[in-house]
Amino acid sequence: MKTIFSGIQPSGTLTLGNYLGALRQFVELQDNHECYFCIVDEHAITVPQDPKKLRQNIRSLAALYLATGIDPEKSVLFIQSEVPAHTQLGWMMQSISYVGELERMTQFKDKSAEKKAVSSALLTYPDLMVADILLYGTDLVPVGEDQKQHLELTRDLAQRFNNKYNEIFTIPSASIPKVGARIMSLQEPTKKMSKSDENVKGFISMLDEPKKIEKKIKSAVTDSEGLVKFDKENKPGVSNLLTIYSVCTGESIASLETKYANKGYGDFKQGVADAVINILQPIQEKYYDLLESSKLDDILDEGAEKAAAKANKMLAKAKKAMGLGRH
Ligand code: ATP
Ligand code: LTN
Repeated sequence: MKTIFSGIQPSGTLTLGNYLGALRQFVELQDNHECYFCIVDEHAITVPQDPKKLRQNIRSLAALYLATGIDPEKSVLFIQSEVPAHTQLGWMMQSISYVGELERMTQFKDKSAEKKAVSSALLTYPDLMVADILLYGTDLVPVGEDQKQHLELTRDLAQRFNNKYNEIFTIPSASIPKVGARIMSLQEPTKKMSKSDENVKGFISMLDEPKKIEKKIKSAVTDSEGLVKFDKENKPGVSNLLTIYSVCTGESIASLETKYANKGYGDFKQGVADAVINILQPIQEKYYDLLESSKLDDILDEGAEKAAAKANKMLAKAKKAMGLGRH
């Protein structure tokens, strides 16, 4: 059975982009893979976080994972900072990565642009991500398209370590969905939908109420052509809505184009809104039940225990290969 690992940062409420690009795949994969899903709180502190808010976001993310269908009987769900092997191997990875290659990461460039102060952890963020993945002997990493470059680095560092010390790491591959890997902002459809966007009209939160979802989709930026057609270059807004519609319903983009051939954007946007609400509403109902339950803590305790048992074995091998400690 192949091993899957993926992580999501508790840096705010998840967006429809996180769901369509990542979470949705996780649920499908857990039936026939050994799965580890992580709340990467140590990644979140690479940019400033309010401690109280961070605690709330961690719990909220755990409840969202479960509400979308992550089943603790099938998958291991845990919090990164509760398994110390992650930062330990992350440090070791810093010793084999180069400052130059870290500076070339587009996520680092984007997140450090125009900032007065940038933490050193933001630069070494990928080393920790590499450790997350390699600790579990991961074969496949389901992520959105924006993480492709980090996955390339993971493969490079795994190979570099194996060549330099000992062949202990599996070389993982990214698993990126064919449709929905890059959901765009509703207001600036050439920019990725992001939960940290200052303009809240640009993203749909997984916890937005149906009325709010409808309002945001109706005010999504399109064009003046009035034609429902997929053309990423010339019609980025309409193409983004078509992608969302198609992934939420399973209907192909071609069939949606035919369906709305003689209709205006008003009808089309209503269709998109209904499709999104249909997907998110049942998740929201489960989410609010889970958030209050003590079951959530039991699941996370058990998850940390199972994850640590696996991760510590790989950490011991890596320490031995590098000559750290005595055992
Ligand atoms: P932020 O937007 O706050 O910088 P993020 O949403 O990019 O953070 P994570 O929460 O860690 O970062 O992302 C979790 C997963 O969601 C990753 O696999 C990422 O590739 C995916 N993802 C994020 N945004 C999108 C998007 N707009 N479309 C598709 N997938 C996305
Ligand atoms: N860098 C990712 C989050 C992340 C991750 C991981 C994803 C941290 N560790 C391990 C997959 C596997 C992001 O910003 N979305």
